[in-house]
Parts: sequence; C-alpha cells; structure tokens
Amino acid sequence: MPEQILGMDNVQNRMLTLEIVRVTERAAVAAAKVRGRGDERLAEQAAVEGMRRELNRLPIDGRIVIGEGERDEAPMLYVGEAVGLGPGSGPQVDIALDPLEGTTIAAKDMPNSIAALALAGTGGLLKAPDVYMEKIAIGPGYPAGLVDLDMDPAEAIRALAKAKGVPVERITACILDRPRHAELIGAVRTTGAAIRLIGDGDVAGVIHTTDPLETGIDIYLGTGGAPEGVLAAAALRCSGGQMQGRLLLRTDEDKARARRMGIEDFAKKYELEEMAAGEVYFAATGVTDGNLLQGVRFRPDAIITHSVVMRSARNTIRWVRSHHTRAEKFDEP
Ligand code: VTB
Repeated sequence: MPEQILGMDNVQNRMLTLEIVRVTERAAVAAAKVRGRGDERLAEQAAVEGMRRELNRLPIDGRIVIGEGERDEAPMLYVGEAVGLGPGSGPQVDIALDPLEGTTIAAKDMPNSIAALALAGTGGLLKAPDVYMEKIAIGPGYPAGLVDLDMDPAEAIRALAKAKGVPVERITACILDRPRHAELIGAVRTTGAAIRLIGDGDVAGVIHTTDPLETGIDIYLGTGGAPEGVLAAAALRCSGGQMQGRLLLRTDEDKARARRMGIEDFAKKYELEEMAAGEVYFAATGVTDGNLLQGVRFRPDAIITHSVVMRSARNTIRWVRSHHTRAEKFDEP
C-alpha cells in the first residue's frame, strides 16, 4: 500500500476530519460528568481515559508530540505514545492533545474549559517542552505582521485598534490572571483598552481572537503553557489569524527539557507556521459553557455536546452539535 499522508485529498482523510470530533466529545463528556466537584485530578483523569479510548479507534498511525507529559510522568497519552489503529490503518500523524484544557475551571464549573485535539503530518507540530511560552495572537483579516511579540504591548493594542478602525477603548485583550502579568496588564491599561482576565484556558483564549464579534476578544497576550501554545497555533492555522510564540527557558532544567525535544535556539520567536505546519486538523468540544462552545448538557433523553472541527487546507470550520441519545455508550469500556 502506498504511504498515506495527511493532506492527500482522499476520502479517508476527509472522513478523518469529522472522525476526530468523536475523540474530543468523549473526553468532554467524561470530564463533564465530574465537573464542578472541585476535584481537578478526577476531571483530568476521566478526560484522559475517555480521550485515549476513542483516539485508539481512529484509523491513524499516530504519535503524540504534545500530550499529558513525558513518559515517566504520565501513565497515559504521554509524549511519544503510539495511538490509533496503527501502521497501515491510515495516515502517519503527529498529535497534540489536551483532554481537559482548563482543569481548574472545569473543577469550578467556570467558563471555557474544553477538550482539544490537533493532528498534523509527521514533523508538523512543534515538539514544545512543558515550559512557559510568551504568546501573542490576533484573528484573521489583518495585515501580516500587524502585531509582534517584540512590540511594546501598548503599541500592539494601538496598531490593532487602528487597523480595526475603532477607538482603542473598543479593543479587548485576553490575559491570564497571574501575578507575572502585572506589568503587561499595566501596559495595556495605559492604552484604555479593556482586559478580560481569565483564570485558565488560554487555548480557548487564543481561539477567541478569531471571532471577536462572538467572543468580544480581539487579542491574546501573555505567558502560558508552551504545549497549549502549539494546540492554539494548530487551531489558528485552521481558522485564520496570526500568532507568535517564544519559549521561556529560565532554568537549567527548562533548557534540558527543550534540548531533549531537539530545540537548540533557546530565544527563537516561532511564527504560526513553525508551530503548526502543513495540513492540520483541529477539534475541540466544550466541557463547561464558553463563548464559542457550549458545555456538555445532560438531559433525560440525551447527552448534548457542542464541538468545532477545522481543517487548514480550506479553512473550513464545522460546528457540530451532537445528540447522544444512547448515552450509555459513554459508559462502555
Ligand atoms: C495556561 C492555561 C492552562 O496552564 O496555559 C497555564 O491556559 C499556564 O501555567 O489552562 P500557569 O497556571 O502556571 O500560569 C494551564 O492552566 C494548564 O495547566
């Protein structure tokens, strides 16, 4: 059989675009069953088990590049784990996943926790170590290079307002609510722009820039997890938009982690295409209610999930609302 690669416009690959939503649906339902219990580990573990089960049913020869952690720290969905039905069943793909992005928000039943998954051809996703990444992202429709990580944040906000044709006061920046962002928040405040502070969930935060009419967010700024940065980059490749990221390697241990992932240039500013290259598929399902995705609903007649699936080739974005009327399937091993 000839080698199958992602991006070949064959029926199998096109079907895969839709199939991947089952994986995030399953993780989201598992996490939602225990959301709002104040127990992060319980929700995370449920999501991981749910996602893994469904991922291993996909016709792919997959390898995790962004997962739950390095092999010795994660029993399941660790970096390097082979997933899917294996060689011969479908294309060779690299996978970035987060079965429950925003564990704390799910445990508190606060907005915007999601289950997320991205697929790319081999080598398509940046093998980011589990360190911090500085990020900047804006949605589609702006000239390339309008904002930049190396710009003063206030300057970036003003440039964005100008390009959008609105007063700066009409711009909203999304920033993780962390003490480390005090200076950044101060700088944005000097412009008069609004800030939506989020407790967690910067994958959703970045994705929210792609639809400001719906989410009210124009720009994402600040430092969050590097693995989350790659997942967000994959989503932005599919939906359009601009993003840059730079790893923050502060300790010798951070640097050793990066080196293990094959990273040599510790100060590199990654462009969107360097974090998620070539053909990319992305899926996310809401766990808790959010700005773009509704959380899982448990009704007497069905479990309802709300997801988005995207493919970079044609920037198609599909919203999938599934009614799982035989909901007992979620209890199957
Ligand atoms: C962010 C947030 C994630 O990690 O990336 C954050 O969006 C960064 O780490 O949901 P800190 O919490 O240390 O700031 C997460 O919280 C995932 O762990």
